[in-house]
Amino acid sequence: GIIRKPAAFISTICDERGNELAYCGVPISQVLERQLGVGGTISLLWFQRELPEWASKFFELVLIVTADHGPAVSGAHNTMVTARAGKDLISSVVSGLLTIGDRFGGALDRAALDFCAAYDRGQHPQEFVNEKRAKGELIMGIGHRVKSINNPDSRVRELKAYVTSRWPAWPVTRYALDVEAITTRKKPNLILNVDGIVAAAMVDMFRHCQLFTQEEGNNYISMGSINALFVLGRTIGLVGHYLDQKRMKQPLYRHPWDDITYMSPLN
Ligand code: Q5B
Repeated sequence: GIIRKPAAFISTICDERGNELAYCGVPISQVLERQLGVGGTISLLWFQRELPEWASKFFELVLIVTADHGPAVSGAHNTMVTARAGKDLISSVVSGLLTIGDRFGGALDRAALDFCAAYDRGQHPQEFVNEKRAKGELIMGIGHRVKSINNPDSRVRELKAYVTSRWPAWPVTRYALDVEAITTRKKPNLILNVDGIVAAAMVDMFRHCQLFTQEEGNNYISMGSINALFVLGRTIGLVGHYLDQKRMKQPLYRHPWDDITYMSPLN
């Protein structure tokens, strides 16, 4: 008989072999005709299912509000410096993306895990804050370098308004907001930041759209799918910063000496 060679790869999200490209079984013409949009495309390619319109529109909202936050942040800075060193688009964008981590734009997954674990064990938000402080750990999704209760982050306001009006239930988002009420009493900039609100909302989406088991939702969080939203959104801005520097033919960047303290251990 015919002995089939075992396949080197298994792929379950996209099939380009037939007459028409299909995303998770949905022909591309259907994706377009039914106006599933970028959010629907993310639903199919990342989560292998058609999520409700409120969820896919949320993905698009996140992409819009995280697309950029000015030239001063770590990612944009790296991209601009790299572009000005004469590098190409991919190198410049990747150099910006590589700054995404716990402190900058990459706190979403851990914020999701921490908020939902604390909520699930019925821990009072004050106890959660105390426990983090006792362990000397920062609360992921809380705090911002320039935004505060006196200078609110309009992105967070928009996301919060969307979630609280469209989600069937949002207990983890409520929990995160209760944590914020406590942390902002300590310092006005310890707000629920853009990473934190997206993270909490995504946990509530996984749990209340009725299309994921709790285990599936938890697996998607552990795999990094919530950080992926920030990564995808911010890539739009990083491309913008790269093109901006190239368009203006900006010269090689060299940091000024007067902004560096030189300290030799031998003097
Ligand atoms: N403290 C974000 O810190 C920042 C605390 C805290 C308890 C906290 C910090 C932080 C957790 C990670 C997180 C995402 C580094 C941020 C983003 C995208 C962005 C960026 C943009 C964009 C800011 C001063 C005092 C200390 C600390 C205490 C600070 N954070 N306590 N839990 N989370 N957050 N990252 O202001 O007693 O004085 O020693 O790591 O969620 O990245 O626009 O910039 O779109 O691009 O520099 O929005 O909050 O303050 O670290 O000097 O701390 O506050 O323990 O207390 P700061 P620090 P004490 S959104």
